[in-house]
Amino acid sequence: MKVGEIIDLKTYPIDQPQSSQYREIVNSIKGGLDEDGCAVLSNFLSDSGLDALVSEADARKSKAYYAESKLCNIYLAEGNRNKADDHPQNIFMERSNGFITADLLGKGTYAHTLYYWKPLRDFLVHIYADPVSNMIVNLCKPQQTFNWHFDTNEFTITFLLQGAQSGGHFEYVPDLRTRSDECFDEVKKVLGGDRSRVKRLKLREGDLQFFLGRFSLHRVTHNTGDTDRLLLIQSFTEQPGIIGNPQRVKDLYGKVTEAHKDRIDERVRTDSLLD
Ligand SMILES: O=C(O)CCC(=O)C(=O)O
Ligand SMILES: [Fe+2]
Repeated sequence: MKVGEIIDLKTYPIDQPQSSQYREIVNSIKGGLDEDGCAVLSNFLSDSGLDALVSEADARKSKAYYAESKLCNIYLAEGNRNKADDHPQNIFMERSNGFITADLLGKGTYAHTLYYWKPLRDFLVHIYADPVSNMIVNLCKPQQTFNWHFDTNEFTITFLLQGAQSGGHFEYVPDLRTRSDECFDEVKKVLGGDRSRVKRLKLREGDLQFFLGRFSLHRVTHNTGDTDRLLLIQSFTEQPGIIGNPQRVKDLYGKVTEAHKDRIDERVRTDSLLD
């Protein structure tokens, strides 16, 4: 299968930047992101593209990494002894999902081909430089959940490969923090159960979702069905060279690379937000 065939290019001609359809698509995504931190292109994947990505993820499920520690704060980082017990850094929640990491989705896989496909790259700017987590499959088996958190990179696109039969909902709070403000009070309200700003996205298999996960708190609720939920995530950044915090990468994905060790003191950052 050619890379162009993974996508429904007739409906979404992202390889034709001169076309009026392309401009319409870009405008609709921009509108959604401005308004809500989120946008969806329905049925973006072709049927055969979806099947190929699902088979590829299924074949790697047994290698998914599951962390031993199952309690995480929203920064997916250590607590802070200098802050009160009810500070967001000190509120810990269950996290039981696993990840199929980027090294398991190497060259020659459909996921890799799609991520590095030039038209998609041009469409989306910079590729996140983290060699372990720039492209992953989030695996939520029955009873598993991924707690509220913020991402390291600004921007992700996700493809729901297999939805949960019940539960396993993606929930988010648009723009809960800003580039210069952690907005701890607003964060605390959400962690305390305030649902007034919480949105739940209806995603279908094959849809393409755009999401600003560095500023919008998000989670996956417990998968209450009998089958696995699989979601492919491809990450992008505003500036080139951004890489994950080594501790966080180790905790979530079970491994780091030389790149993480080399750059520990000189990580490229676009803000000073917690992660
Ligand atoms: O599975 C999802 O819907 C979201 C996963 C996620 O937020 C992440 O891996 O950072
Ligand atoms: Fe996330």
